[in-house]
Amino acid sequence: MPAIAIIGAQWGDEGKGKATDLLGSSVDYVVKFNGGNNAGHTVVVGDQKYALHLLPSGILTPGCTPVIGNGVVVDLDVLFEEIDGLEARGVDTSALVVSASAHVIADYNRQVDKVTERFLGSRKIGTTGRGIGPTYADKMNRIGIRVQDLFDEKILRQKVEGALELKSQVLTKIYNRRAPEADEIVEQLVRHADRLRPMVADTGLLLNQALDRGQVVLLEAGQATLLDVDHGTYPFVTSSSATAGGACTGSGIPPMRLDQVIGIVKAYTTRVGEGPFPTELFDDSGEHLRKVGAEFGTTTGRPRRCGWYDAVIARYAARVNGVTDFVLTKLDVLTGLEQVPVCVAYDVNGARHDEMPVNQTDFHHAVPIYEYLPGWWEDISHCRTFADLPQNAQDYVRAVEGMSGARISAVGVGPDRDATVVVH
Ligand code: 2SA
Ligand code: GDP
Ligand code: MG
Repeated sequence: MPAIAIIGAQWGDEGKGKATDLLGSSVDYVVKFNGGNNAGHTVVVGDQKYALHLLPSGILTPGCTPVIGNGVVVDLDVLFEEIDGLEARGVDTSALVVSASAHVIADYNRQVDKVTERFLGSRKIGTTGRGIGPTYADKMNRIGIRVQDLFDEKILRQKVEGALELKSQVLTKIYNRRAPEADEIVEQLVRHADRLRPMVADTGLLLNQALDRGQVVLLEAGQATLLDVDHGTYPFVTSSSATAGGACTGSGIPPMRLDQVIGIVKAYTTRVGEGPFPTELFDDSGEHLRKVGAEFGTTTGRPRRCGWYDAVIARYAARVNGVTDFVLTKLDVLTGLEQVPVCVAYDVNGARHDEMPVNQTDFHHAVPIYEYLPGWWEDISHCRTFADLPQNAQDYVRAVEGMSGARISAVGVGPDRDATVVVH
């Protein structure tokens, strides 16, 4: 029975949280498989709005087991703050399961993240400052601290001391900052151990057994394809695997068990942080999209950079992830435009590129080649079937589908759970 991955097809904030929440009632497990509290998923349920960072969006669905997979980096302070915040609003979080192999974000990594960005100046990445990159770097350097280490204080201390041998050098010698003592870090981590212990499990085993029983597992990405450490616009990326491959490594579900890959793609494009963005708008149209689309970071509140739909990126995401279905979100935001430009290819120094340029430098210089599609004025937020959409909106969806490398199965027409048009 199915394992379904939901991934972001652009630079994030496509509406993955809403899509996950929408499917939640028909799935048994929702797994966050990458990233940490850099993510921000806004889910609107009736008159309630939830901003989730570390917890999987499935936490809002009664009967669905939310799982933090091994590929996630966990800030324990944030984990319990988020749990307490939801519990205070009447959301039952007691089913949450956390992988014993997920890494934890130690305070020195938050410090290194922030100070590195300051140090880089104009070359900064524009990170969320949550310690994500340095924690993944520790994982790869084999000096990371894992959830299971919290339950053996002797081992934990050894690991923290080992990590600090390196971190202290970085913080004091390079950045001229005070390095924390091992005792401080150990204390900050172990104080969560008792509360965490009952939630911890071998989540890979749990999920594979669920699939064996015929249950449905939804794998929910944080960030997106163009922010993936391998497939994104490196170095302007996050430090995890946000693509369908990452759904497997970050959860322990093997590739052949993935049945469906749903790519979430916005009807236009946004990006937060630094890095190339060919269709970015610097004029009133960009301001219009930001305003109408409420494009501000869910985690940091930063204004998102806005631009037109980029079909080159969508095709790339379809290929990298093996997208079986796209959900085209925020179509309502495009209402009221005379014409809607869609980028179909790039011009790089006079040469046409129908695919992502192989060199990052070329991508920085890519100039969009636009096709202009006729707009619509009718309010579409109450549409619930494809036929309800005005003809030009239908044509926009069909045109974008034809360019993007996979079928569009649903269209978002508003933030609410039910503001969705099912196409296929
Ligand atoms: P990091 O902190 O190391 O992951 O930052 C590296 C890059 O990844 C980008 N990034 C994001 N882009 C879009 N949305 C994200 N989540 C929040 C949201 C962001 C926010 O949902 O709005 O509130 O600002 C997210 N998380 C990381 C980041 O901008 C860097 O370019
Ligand atoms: P995620 O990181 O991919 O989960 O996306 P975010 O939650 O960061 O940003 C998406 C925003 O768009 C949220 O505020 C959603 O409530 C909102 N949203 C999702 N789908 C739609 C839609 O179809 N129309 C409109 N207007 N808003 C939407
Ligand atoms: Mg987001």
